[in-house]
Amino acid sequence: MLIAVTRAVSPTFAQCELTHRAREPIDVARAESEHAAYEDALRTLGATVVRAAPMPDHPDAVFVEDTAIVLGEVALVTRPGALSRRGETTSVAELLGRYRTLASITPPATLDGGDVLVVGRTLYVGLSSRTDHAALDQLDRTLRPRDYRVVPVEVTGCLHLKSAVTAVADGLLLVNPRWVAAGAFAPTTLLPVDETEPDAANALRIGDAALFPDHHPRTARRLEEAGVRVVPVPCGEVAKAEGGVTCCSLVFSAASLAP
Ligand code: CIR
Repeated sequence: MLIAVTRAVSPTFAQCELTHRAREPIDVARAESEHAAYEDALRTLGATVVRAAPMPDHPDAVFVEDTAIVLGEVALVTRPGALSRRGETTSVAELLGRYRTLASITPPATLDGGDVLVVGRTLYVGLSSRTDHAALDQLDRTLRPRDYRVVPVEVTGCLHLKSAVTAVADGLLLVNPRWVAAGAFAPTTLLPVDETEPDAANALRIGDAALFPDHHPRTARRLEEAGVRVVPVPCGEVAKAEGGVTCCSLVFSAASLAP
């Protein structure tokens, strides 16, 4: 079965971290209803939604993607780059420990899950303001013996690697080439976002479909023309917090629902 770990929007969401975006008022009630629609879309695509414990005092806790990387054999618990987010990992680790052997990024290294794009047995790791070389080395040491390849990628102009590039089908990456050097992914085929939608490279692939923000219609059309089934979701409030559709879940296969 497919599990999607999510977490409730915190009442303090409007105090989220921001790096590249100017602060705009966030409507927490609207964020909650968008999040409910997102969870419904996950269920429609066959996932069982499992919520991690709420963390009302952690504004960014809805962005569970940053707390872990879940692979077939192991889940790596991260050490988020923003100090305000360090406390978010414990409850997710407790939950993931029911499904996977756990490993962790240890101090002083920092890594956000949003910087890790898994394609088959390759992990592209963004070197961003949140993720450093020490974390990259730890990932490599932990995963190379398990037959994974860890590839560093420079990221500029956006928060995370997955703000700039995500996988939308086998052998197809959706990319904003202004934020990441496309050559890093050769020979994979790249589909560029529409130039008027720089934030549109973040899509959440599930099977032959992609959950995709409903406010990027031009890039959505490109995806459909490339054969991707687009499932539009509202996520305007999450976007104001510098998040996207991958950020709000950890999706992985499991033999059954853990107790
Ligand atoms: C942060 O700055 O940490 C949050 N406001 C946004 C995190 C988005 N997460 C993601 O892209 N994986």
